[in-house]
Amino acid sequence: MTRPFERATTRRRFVQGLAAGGVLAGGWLPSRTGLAAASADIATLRGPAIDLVIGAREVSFTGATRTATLANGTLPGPILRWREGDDITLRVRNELATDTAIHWHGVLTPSNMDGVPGMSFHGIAPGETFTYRFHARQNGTYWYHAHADFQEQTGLYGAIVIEPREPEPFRFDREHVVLLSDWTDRDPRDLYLLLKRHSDYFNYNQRTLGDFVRDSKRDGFGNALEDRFAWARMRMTPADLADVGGHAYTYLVNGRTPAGNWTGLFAPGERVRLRIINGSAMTTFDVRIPGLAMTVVAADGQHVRPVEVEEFRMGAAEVLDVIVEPRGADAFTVFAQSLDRSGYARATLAVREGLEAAVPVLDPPIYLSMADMGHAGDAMPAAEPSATGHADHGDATSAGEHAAHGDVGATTSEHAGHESHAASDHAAHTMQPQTHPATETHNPAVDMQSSMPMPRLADPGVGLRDNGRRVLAYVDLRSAFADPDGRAPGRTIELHLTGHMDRFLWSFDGVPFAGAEPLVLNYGERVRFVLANDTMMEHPIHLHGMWSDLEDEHGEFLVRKHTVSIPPGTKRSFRVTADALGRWAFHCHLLYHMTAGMFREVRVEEGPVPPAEHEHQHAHGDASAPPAEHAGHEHSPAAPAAEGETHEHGPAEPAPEPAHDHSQHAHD
Ligand SMILES: [Cu+2]
Repeated sequence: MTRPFERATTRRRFVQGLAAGGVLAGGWLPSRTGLAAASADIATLRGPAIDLVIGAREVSFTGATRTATLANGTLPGPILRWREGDDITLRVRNELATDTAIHWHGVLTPSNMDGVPGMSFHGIAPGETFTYRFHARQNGTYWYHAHADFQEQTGLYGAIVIEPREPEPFRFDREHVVLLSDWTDRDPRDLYLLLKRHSDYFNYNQRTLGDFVRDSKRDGFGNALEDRFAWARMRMTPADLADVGGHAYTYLVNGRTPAGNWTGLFAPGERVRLRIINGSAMTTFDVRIPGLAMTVVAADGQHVRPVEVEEFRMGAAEVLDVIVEPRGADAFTVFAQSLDRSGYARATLAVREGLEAAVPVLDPPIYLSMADMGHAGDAMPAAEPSATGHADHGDATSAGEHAAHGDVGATTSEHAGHESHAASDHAAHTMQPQTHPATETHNPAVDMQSSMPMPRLADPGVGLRDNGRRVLAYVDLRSAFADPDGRAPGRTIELHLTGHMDRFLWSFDGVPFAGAEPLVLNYGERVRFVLANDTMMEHPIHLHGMWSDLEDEHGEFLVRKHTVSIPPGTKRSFRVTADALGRWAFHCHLLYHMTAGMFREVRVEEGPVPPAEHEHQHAHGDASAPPAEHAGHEHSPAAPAAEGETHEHGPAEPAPEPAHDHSQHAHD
């Protein structure tokens, strides 16, 4: 296979980019945007009335000139700064030659203001101005991005900061937005087609015969051989952690390449709030600032109980606010390496411009074990103590004797086609092999199933275990407020994240968006979503319009999020209060996975509300955990649809304005 990016010279330039990379001068955008050049300083637009102009401009991050899709001529677009309680008006004018659409990620809006073409509205045609209006009923750090074609990949994204009405439960002297993203010189459409032809095209970490010999020496010939056969059976390589990496991407912080080194200033002794947003299209980042502890104070915009860590993993679209207190040096490096260890984004916190600190070397490439993918019969990853020492959460206990893994086609589901009621079957199924929806069986779009996925909420993640640093795990994230709903879910919807690596097919339950019916929620109901990962990839799953209240394996509320990351081999659950009428997108936030079909419509309709059940107080240590239930699968079309374009959404009618505006409880 020819790999045009393999040459070392271009390799280095791709990873580090140009020091002066950014938007080129002389673009055609109206001068009233006031932008001479460069992504040097991203403007902040304050106040409830904001105009955005979406247009194409030339940029260069690696020496090659390419066309980007930008808001107001910068990459990223301006920081939008509102006040909680304001009525927001955003006039978005489209100066592209094609339709566009902006989604306000994590911001609760009526469904017709959510910015998803075919679901919320028609999209914004060339030359058209669309006015978004909604009430800012929350505070915190969020972001906006294109929800049209591949425009998010070509630069259409930016940060949103909503200032709180009430004082926050922590103090800071200064703040910076740190927006991580991934830039590619390739046309994203070509990149996508390339992935469909050769899904491992960008995967450079494949193991070799030499590795096998080394494994044999270490583990014995038989074990190494067995492992190889297991991999071969699944047609996968142990390094399939990211579809696209540093060979196609230059990673950016606030639009600056690693060589361009975006710098945020501090004065010694200050408490600095960093609003860290993973605004990438396809990248999971592991973030740290060598020499500084980071106190996480908010996750996905919502306050959490402060927890001090040295590193964390962020899936695409996830957001963390941290407080740092830089001291003892004039400069610190913000280092965000991609999960596949092919490159990094880099910035500097410094007492003045022009300083820099040492940049760490990339960690070694990561190889998933069979256990990392939810297959028993191999050493399970150890339950490493998370940042706060919750090593006892038991999600990674030995699965010992259980059968290796279910070959696709051999597993039939006895549980498909009916819904279970959450409270009724809390029998201890913990160590039962996972069942799968019937639509996965004999499905050529599904190449793998996990036999024993676990929540693993205390696991910092593959490649971060035991690295000598305090690494955040989901179990460390605790909302600063109690469960905002309090009701036990009335029912469970279990969905499996499915795919076929070779064909680059991605779906829920083996059924891509084009062939799937909407998931219908009754207005007002509380429902539990269980997501089981039957792939080798980590998928950050985002439900529009409503919060995802992550719970632990005992059904205890952990943290309110808008995007929940589901690593390989895991099964995690969150609760949703269906308090927002209309049509909503529900999808993997990896752009090319979404495009390939890992996407569903969720429809919240007026209808009979199932009787609320009393909250179950599970005793700690109860073996029955919500994600371990044999939840039924919601009805899906029996036949997997042929792969097709997922953006040809059904009816183009805009969703009606919701009749009710039951505010999401503001609990902060
Ligand atoms: Cu995905």
